[in-house]
Amino acid sequence: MTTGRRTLVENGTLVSSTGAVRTDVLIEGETVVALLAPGSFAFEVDTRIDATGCYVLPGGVDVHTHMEMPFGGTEASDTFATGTRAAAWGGTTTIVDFVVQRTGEVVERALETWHAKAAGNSAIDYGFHMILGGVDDDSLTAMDSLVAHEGITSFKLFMAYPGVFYSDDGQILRAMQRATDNGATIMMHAENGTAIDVLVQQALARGDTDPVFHGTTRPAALEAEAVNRAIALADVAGGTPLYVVHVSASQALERIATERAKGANVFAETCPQYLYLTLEDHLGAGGPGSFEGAKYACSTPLRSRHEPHAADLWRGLRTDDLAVVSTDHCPFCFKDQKQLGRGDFSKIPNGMGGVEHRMDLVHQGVVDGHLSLQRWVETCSTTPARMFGMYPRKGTVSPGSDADIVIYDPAATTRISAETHHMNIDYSAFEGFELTGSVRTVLSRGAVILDRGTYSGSPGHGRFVPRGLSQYLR
Ligand code: DUC
Ligand code: ZN
Ligand code: ZN
Repeated sequence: MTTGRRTLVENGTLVSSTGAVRTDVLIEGETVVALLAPGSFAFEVDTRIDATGCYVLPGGVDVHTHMEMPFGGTEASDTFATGTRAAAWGGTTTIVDFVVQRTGEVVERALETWHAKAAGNSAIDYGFHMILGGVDDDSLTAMDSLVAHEGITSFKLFMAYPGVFYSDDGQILRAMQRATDNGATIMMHAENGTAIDVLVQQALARGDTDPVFHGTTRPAALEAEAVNRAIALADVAGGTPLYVVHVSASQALERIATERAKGANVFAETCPQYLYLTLEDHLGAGGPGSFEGAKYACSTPLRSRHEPHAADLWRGLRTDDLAVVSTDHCPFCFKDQKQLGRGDFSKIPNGMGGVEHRMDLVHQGVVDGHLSLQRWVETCSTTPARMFGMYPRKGTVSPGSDADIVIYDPAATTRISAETHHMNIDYSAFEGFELTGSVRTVLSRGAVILDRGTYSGSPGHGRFVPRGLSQYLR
């Protein structure tokens, strides 16, 4: 039975993955208990939240973050404390972060390390995926126990980064076979890493050391090739659920769409950076000799503005060939971390921060006519929750679901700047963006943690969410 303080969110428009309807939402304690016709609740409540003129939506679910991840000779600059607080400011109430297991490391120990990082520090609820940096008999056995006992049902493999996280095709096939048996989803960083390494060495030998060459040495064809191979391996492994992370290239999307048209359990995400930023304007910022572009070095890389990647990705989001928008939040400060790659682009720590601005940036896609309002909620909240086994606890405002709710003012504006953001990073990849729409109030499990620019969340409020198997399979 649900007990606790009663909160009524009234006079707002409830936006779900199926539409927008004027609805009042009754919360008891941490849980939504009823959806009501506007003005129809005649009993006492402890708190009334007036959402007049605003959307009421399920809190954002960002299924791709890297808090305090050791990577590229340094560590991602947001901790669970700073990164989840920033997420809350931006209307995200659940993240799924990546535990890192490296070759030879015991998977269960890696998991303990991540629990220790997050417990008592996270402002919002969180789950974990497991990066398998070393596929061997032990880590394959551990997959079964993580699925059965630890609420971890998705495993990320890398076709990139030889010598770091890279798995060869045989290792990938073995992990996929295991996932076919235990029901897990395989998440794939799809880039042909050994071919990329050749192009990188050739570029450096030519003296092409600027950040822009990070992009040109990771061509779209090598993303598409890897997607193609991952699809083939998942098929050979018996139809393993495959989720391709951070899709950036039209050619990769095309392969995914073709396979989906056949009915395969192939899914994919993209991230706001691929929808808004480009190789020329951002990775190439400042022209020859400039290091400014290091701010935008991430993998997969930003793509050329002269090709239709961004338009194709928006279309993919409309057609569900791209099911999810995540951030791949992996922040490194410009001053003391990105500098590792000055004079050698291959040493720039790969990643950028974005956990705070995903909801606003995708809402701008609604304003600009790329997406419907319901598709915004679907790609940023409902589908990520379903894809990774958290629905209906997360991703929906329904009786029985956690009262993770965002009240969003579509008429307000958001100006993105490093001077005002809450992420622990000294620049913003989206500096100066003026967006229509703004997060007004955020509830996490019934508690107001943000209201009209005042943050009242606390580290340790967030709880671990054990996840079930994907609920998005066909
Ligand atoms: N891939 C990710 O998904 N995150 C950070 C770096 C990378 O290559
Ligand atoms: Zn990746
Ligand atoms: Zn990532």
